[in-house]
Amino acid sequence: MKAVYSPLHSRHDGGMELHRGELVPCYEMPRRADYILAAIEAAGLETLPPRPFTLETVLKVHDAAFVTFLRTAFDQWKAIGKDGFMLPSGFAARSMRQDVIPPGINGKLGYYCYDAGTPIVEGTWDAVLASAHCALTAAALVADGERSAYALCRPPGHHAGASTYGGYCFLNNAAIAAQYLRDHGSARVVVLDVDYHHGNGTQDIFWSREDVMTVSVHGSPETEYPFFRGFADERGEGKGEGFCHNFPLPRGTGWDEYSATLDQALAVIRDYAPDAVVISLGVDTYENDPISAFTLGQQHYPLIGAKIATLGLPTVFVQEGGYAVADIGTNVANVLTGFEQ
Ligand code: Q9C
Ligand code: ZN
Repeated sequence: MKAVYSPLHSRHDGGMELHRGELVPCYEMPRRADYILAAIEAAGLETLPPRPFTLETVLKVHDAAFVTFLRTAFDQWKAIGKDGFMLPSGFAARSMRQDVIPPGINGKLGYYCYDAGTPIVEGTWDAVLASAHCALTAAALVADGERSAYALCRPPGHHAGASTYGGYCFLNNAAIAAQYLRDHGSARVVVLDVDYHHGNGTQDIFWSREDVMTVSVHGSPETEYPFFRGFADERGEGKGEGFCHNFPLPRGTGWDEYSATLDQALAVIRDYAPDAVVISLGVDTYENDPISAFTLGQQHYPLIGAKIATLGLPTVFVQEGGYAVADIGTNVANVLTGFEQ
């Protein structure tokens, strides 16, 4: 399997997140990608740089004003004399107006962002765009006939909605890959999200669409981030009704229950009979993950890959979460080699 990687990911660094009442360095750090790169190279994957792309596909899944905000946010921050990292000071929650886009940068942050854990720094846009280009390149490889490809995306993407960001995510790399596949020969695409957290951004983007099904297996939002999405009764709307499937699982879930649930998710995908699948590949389901609470061991990741391979579909793997830095590379490489066997 070919892998797509850009060193520009390291430009997104130095931000702090509000985590359980404390401002701490982001768990989503550049070293994550260094470990993954080392492990996939050791596993024999050939690594390519991303190809150049226009914003065409990005703008099919994201609002144009939102993309402009992401591109220019740090410049606006500097223009008011600030530096370092950007976090919002207030959110457009229930009692607030939803129809006003604040003209100032502090207001805009609260309009587009939905948590205090996703800082923007000077290099964030460069990394975000390179990350999206990694996903697009992997999608292009598969659209051109490869059985599978892996995008080493950093920052991750699955929490980014059409016009919202959070959960360490800015542009939705998996959604962008799925849209690219739709535009290059696949009539139906599934995004299967196996990150520990619900893929709320991907669900938001395809909520009213029947041509891209979203399926997510994750820690229950009753106790886990993003808290307000990812319940089993969320099924899509309008033309998209019935094309969204959520499988929330409790804290402490281990391999037996996880693998049975993944089998159910795969059965839903088989029924839909897609032409291609995008995997939102988080390995924060790992027992030693510092912010998650499933108990999967290293030995289970090849089995996840092998299960995904039973779909027999063209497959684009897109990197999402995983914060047990020392083992993240091994776990990712194990999924990919398990898929290839
Ligand atoms: N510390 C992914 O795995 N933490 N995102 C929120 C702030 C959010 C995880 C609380 C965890 C997001 C891609
Ligand atoms: Zn996650």
